[in-house]
Formats: sequence, structure tokens, C-alpha cells
Amino acid sequence: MAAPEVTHLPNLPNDVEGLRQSIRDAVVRVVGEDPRQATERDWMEALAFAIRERMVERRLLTRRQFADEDVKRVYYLSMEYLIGRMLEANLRNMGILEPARQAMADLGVNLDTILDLEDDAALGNGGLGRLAACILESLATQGYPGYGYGIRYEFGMFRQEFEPYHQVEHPDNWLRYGNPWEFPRSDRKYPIHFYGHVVEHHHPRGETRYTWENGEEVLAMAYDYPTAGYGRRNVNNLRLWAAKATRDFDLRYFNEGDYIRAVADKAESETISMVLYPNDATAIGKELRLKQEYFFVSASLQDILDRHLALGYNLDALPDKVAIQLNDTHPAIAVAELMRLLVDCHELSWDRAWDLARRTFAYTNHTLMPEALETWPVELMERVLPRHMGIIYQINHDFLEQVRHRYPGDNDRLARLSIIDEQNGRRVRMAHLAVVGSHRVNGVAALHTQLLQETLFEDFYNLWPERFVNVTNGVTPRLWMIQANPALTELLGQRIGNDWQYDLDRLRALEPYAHDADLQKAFLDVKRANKVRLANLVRERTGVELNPDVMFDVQIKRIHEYKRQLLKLLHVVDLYRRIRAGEDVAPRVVLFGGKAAPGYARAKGIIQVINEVADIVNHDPAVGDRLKCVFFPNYEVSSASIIIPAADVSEQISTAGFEASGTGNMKLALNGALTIGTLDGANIEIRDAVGEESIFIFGMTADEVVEHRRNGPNPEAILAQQPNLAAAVEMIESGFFTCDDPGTHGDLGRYLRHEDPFFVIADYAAYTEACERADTLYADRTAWAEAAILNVARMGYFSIDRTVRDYANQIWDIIPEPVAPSRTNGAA
Ligand code: B1N
Repeated sequence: MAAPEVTHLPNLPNDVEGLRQSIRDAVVRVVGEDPRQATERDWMEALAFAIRERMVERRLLTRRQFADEDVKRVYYLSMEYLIGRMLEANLRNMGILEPARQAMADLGVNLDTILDLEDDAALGNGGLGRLAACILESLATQGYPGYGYGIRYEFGMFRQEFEPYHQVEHPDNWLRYGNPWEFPRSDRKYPIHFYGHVVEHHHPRGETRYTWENGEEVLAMAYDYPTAGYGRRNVNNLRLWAAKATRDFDLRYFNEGDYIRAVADKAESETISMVLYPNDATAIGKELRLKQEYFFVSASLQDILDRHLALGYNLDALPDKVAIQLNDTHPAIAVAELMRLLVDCHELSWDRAWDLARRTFAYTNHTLMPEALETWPVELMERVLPRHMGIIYQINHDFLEQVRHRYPGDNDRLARLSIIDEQNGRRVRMAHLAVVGSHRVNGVAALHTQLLQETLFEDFYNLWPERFVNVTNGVTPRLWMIQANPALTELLGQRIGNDWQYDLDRLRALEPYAHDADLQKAFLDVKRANKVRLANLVRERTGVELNPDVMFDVQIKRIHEYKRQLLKLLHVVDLYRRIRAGEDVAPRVVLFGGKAAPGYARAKGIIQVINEVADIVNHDPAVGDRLKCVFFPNYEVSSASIIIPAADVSEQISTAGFEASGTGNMKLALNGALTIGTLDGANIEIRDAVGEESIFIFGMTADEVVEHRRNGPNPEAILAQQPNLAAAVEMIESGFFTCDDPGTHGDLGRYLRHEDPFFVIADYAAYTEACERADTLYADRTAWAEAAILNVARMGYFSIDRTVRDYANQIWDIIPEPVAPSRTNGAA
């Protein structure tokens, strides 16, 4: 037993004086610079170090308490965490934002300038990755024992530039100055195998055993990112894995004298964690992607089992002490890997291991789109992960036996349910592996879960209805209200106090004041100030001047056909043509933001045409302030937090049945934007919460979309009946917006006229009618303010804290374990 002074934690002071001391010390001791000469970046780093030593202290306290209390832990496995900037969030959640601001001022440094220097941690594509980041923040805030596992990509989501109209991707070298938030753990390394072959060992009595031999090995090394809760002392951990070459790796060629080859091979093995695949809602069929998935899953499961055993539990207690959530199918190979670890390494019987695995795992589905469903060719899986292919066959064999027993002779059903798809050249269906290997499967919005049960997983739902649950997504109010919208936060504080910061349902206290003229005025003033803030940023980034007194109409999300940026663009072109024709239209600023996957030609074409239209519209003196169109470059978490509070209108116009949930819809509505939306994803629940008067619903329902497709859509017939729409399409395809090369958008015209796979043409009339309803309400400032205030008051349900409680209660069976303030210190 170590002496008390060894196990004692430091308990650093959090007042201005104490912080100032730490920051000044850190400039010298950590950054290595003379305070007289330190740059802003030096001060930023010093501040980060002062925060992180305080975070790690609480992290250790939290860990001690969890160990003492024998808690059950949840582990969230996700390929993506779209965290954004960490400095301000960590300051706020640690409760030291204001003292730090003062301490920095005392040192002659403006905190806001410093905050703006930080790069976003963009280890994700969009909604799925941001949801993972919100969930970790909420787990800590609510005091749940919850840990994230993922990949420490050297390069995150690419940086988007326009040259001048089309998207160009630049590498996101976010670690180039190092990263003060991470703790490298060179003592936490696990070997990860690839390739090689499997050897069977027959035993006269008992099960056949398998060993996985030869092949290649890389190491997964842990980097820890402490995650602080808001208003609590709990600090959890996000552990990201980086690939490092093993020592034997070098030796192999060094001994043969091929030094260059040895170094090249070492670099090659470390590419596993080099780059995030920039594809949202599409499956990536690349061997390197499969290796990334297995790499982080294997490291995480080895780490989880190590901790479980180190805490003194036996493997039979695994489901009582551990829950593992699979964020989509990207980590679904975990089902086979846990079986391998339990059966091959820990020598459990197959049946015992299977029971433990199934009770430990749960799986979240995020999409119904066929092109996003991961399937791996059997041949590839066999080559890269031969032992896992064998395990999957065994799992499938046992599973299909069960199905045969339940539905004798139903071979069609067997083929539909099988983990192996035999129709398309033998592929492993990762979603089936995830469903079979989990005790719960959830969709991310009510409609999405219903559609999962009726379509994608219909056969599974019939087999195991109790396995399926809905957990509607949410967003963290700490980032998406308190940090992004300080002006509204302040106003809310004055009117209803700050309880809503801990329980978002309490925003409802605002409802009785929705028609209070003073509140309405203050609310509109806040919105206008946020629009001025955005207008300044837009001027800086694009040179376009925006009038904060017209409606800001915002569509920010990944570029995808189903999200229908083209529907909004057709509206812009229609308005432009009518303005030029002398018609009086309601003025608006239309702002787009979002990235296209680099290989998604149609999405890149959509960006290009929006930029071209914007350039003509914004420079036409006949238009003036009546219409402005901006494509905000490099949309990311940090720009989202400026754009969202400034939006009057939120565009959520996906083809019904395609957007699993959406979360931008929640962030915008929470900040007082009114939604124009289809009955898709969480829009339906938003409508139910805010009421018909605060939302503009339009267009085909998911059922009607299916019906429409069955009837054979006919966009040309619709165009023949809608002269405004036809004129807009003609303007685009005629090359009006592409003076250099009039032929450029003929293809886009043909696409809309003859294909229109996402029913932009079919929904157009309903869409513009919804936009006009919004224009009419917007013109009545009192009525608009009332609707927008009610909208904010009724958004409490969409707090990520409710989402996390739903997971905790319905799926994980974990309870909060807040770190007691009295336990600031003392022996272990
Ligand atoms: O997940 C979000 C939802 O709110 C969105 O509606 C949904 O589109 C999004 C493969 C995905 N689904 N699938 C992905 C991302 C990366 C990748 O490589 C698929 N993203 C979603 C949160 O539930």
C-alpha cells in the first residue's frame, strides 16, 4: 500500500488567482516560452494545459469512485466523433470559463481571440459523428459511467474550398501543432492481427479449438481525451486508437538488410489510422476501411475485457458490468471479435460466450438507404480476418437452425434472414450480424424505427419483436444553446432562470410569456444581433453583404440528393426570375452549407450550380437586398454554432422516408428558427412537440412517396403544368448561370426532367406554398415572435440528456453515479 502522500490528488485551485498562476507556469514549463515573448497560440496552449491538469484530477476522482461503487459501465463504439473545438467547451463544463477569462485578461490576453485559434476536431462526417460527441458529453453531465472508443485519425474531415464554384478538398491536418487535450498512453497498447490463416485443434473430448496464425500485426496505442460534465464533477474518457508498427515488423527486413523497405512497411502499417473516409450515408467497400473497423473494435474490446478482469470481475459477469453500444454497423465486427476473445483467448465454451456477447451488445441503426448498408465480400473477409469469417459462419449456422425450427421449410425466409447474402456474389451483411448479436436494436426517430420494423428488419422484427426499440436523437443544449447563443441564454435567464440548463423541459416556463410584447421585442433583438454576427462572418469568408433585416433561410447539412438542396435552389431561381420580371416577392437571404463526398459527382455538381446561381443573383443590381444566396464554405461544428442562432427558417426538406432523424433540425428549432419540413425523420416529432402553428409542413408522406414511385413518377407532366417551375429548370439548363460554358447544366436539366429520383419536381408546388406561408407569418413580426418563442419553449424533449436516459433505461441498464463534491481529495 502506497503512502497517503503518494495517492493524494493535487486539488488545484479554480479561482482567478490560481488559474493565472497555472497558465503563467505552463507558458514556461510546458510551452517553453518566455511570457514576455509568448504568442497568442502559446497562451492558448498554456491555458489548455492549465485546464487539462484540472480535468485529469477529476477524471481520476471519477474513476476511483466508479471502482469503489462497483458500477456498470457503458462503452460507446463509434468510427466517428465530430467534436469541434474543445477549449471553450472544456472551460464551461469545468465551471471555470469566467475565472479563466479574467485570468487571461490579467495576463494581457483576450480569451475570445484565443478561442478562435483552435481547429475543429472533425473526426466525423455529419449527424452520426456529432450525435456520438453529444452522447459522450451528456453521459458525463448526467454522471453516467460511460466511455467512448474510436479512432485518432491523423486527418479528419477535409477542408472545403471553392475554386471558384466547384468543391476542392484539402487535407485537414488538425494535429500539426500537437494537441494539448490528449494524453498519449504508451503503456496501453494492444496487438491487432490481419491476414494469416486459421489452424484447427481437435480435442477428443470437448470443443474443437482454433488458433489464428502468421499474418501481420500492428499495435493500437491509446490516446485519452477527458470529457467533462456540465455542472458536475464527473469527467469521463474518450479513448482514441492510433496505429503504430510493431518492433518485429522492423526486425524482419532490418535483418535482411533492407532498411528502406523496413521503414516503408512501418509507414504503411500506420496508415490504418491516417484518414477519416469522408462519406456520409454510403458504405465504403475498401479493404482499408474494413481494417480500420476491425482495428479499433479489437483494441477496444481487448481494453474492455482487461479492465473488467482488472476490477476483479469474472467473465460471466460481463453483461452485468458492461454494456457495449454499436454506433451503426461500422463496429459490428465486434460481435465476432468478442466471440474470438472469449472462446479462443479465454477458453470459454461457444454457448456460454454467445450468451454473454448477445446480452452485452446493442446496435443503433442510422439509415435505411440500401447504398449505406455495409456488406463485405466473403472472399475479402476470409483474407483479412479469416478467423472471424469462421466465427460468422458458426453464428449464422446456429441462427438459421433457430429460424428453421420456427419456420420449417421456409427457404425464402432463411435466405432473407441469413447473415450471408448469397444473391450478390456472397457477402457478409453487417446489419444482420449486428441484429443477431445484440439484445436491443434501435432506430433514431419514431418514423425511422417504425420503417425499420416494416421494411429493412421486417423478418427480424417478426422473429424478435422485443428486441426493437426507438430512441429519438437529441442535441446537447450546452453547445447548441449556452455556447452558441449566449444572447438568448442570457434572455432566458432573465425570464425563467437557469433551471432549463440542467433540465431542458423547463424551457416550457417560457410558454406563458410568448405573447408578452417586451419578451417578443427582446427575442427579436437577440435574433437580429445573431444575424449581424453571422453577416460579419459571411462578409469575411465570402465578401457577400447580408441585410440582417430580411429573413435568413438556412439549409445546412451534407450535400445529398435525398436532402434535396436542389429543391431550395429551384426556389431561389424561381424567385430570382420573378424579381427580374418585376414581381414583388418577400425578401430573403438563402444560406447553404455542407460538404459533398469527394467521389459523389451529383452532390459536387449541386454545389457548383448553387455557387454559380449565387454569383449571378448576388451581383445583379436589379435584385439588391431582395434576394441573396450564399454557400458558406467549409461548414463545420464551429461555423454551425454561428449560423444556427442566426437562422429564421430551418430547411428540413428531405424526401419523406429517407432522413433517419436529423439533428440539425433540432438545433435550429431550439434556437428559435421555424422549420419548413417534410414529414420525415424527427420532423414529425418536432411538429408534435411545437404544434402546427410553429412549423410549415409540406409534401408527400413516406407512404405517398412509395405509392408515387409505384405509380411511375412523371416529372415532365408536372413541369408542363407549372410554368414557374418549368422556367426555373429552363434557366438552369440553358446555361443562364454559366456564361463561360452554356452546356454545363444540360445534364442537370435531363436529370430533373426524366429521372428526378427524389421527387424534387413532384414536391415543388407544395414546397413553395409552404415557403409562402412562412413569408406571410414573417411579415407579421408579433405573430412570428410568438410562434418562435413557443417553438423554443417546446423543444425540451430534444435534449440529448433525454436521449441518453432512454438508452440508459431501455438498453444499457446503467444508473448515474455523480461524483460527490466532498470527495475532492483523500486517499484511494
Ligand atoms: O445519422 C444521424 C441522423 O440524424 C441522420 O438522419 C442520418 O442520415 C445520419 C455511413 C453514415 N446515417 N448514416 C450515416 C455516416 C457515415 C458513414 O460512413 C453512414 N449517417 C447517418 C444521427 O442519427
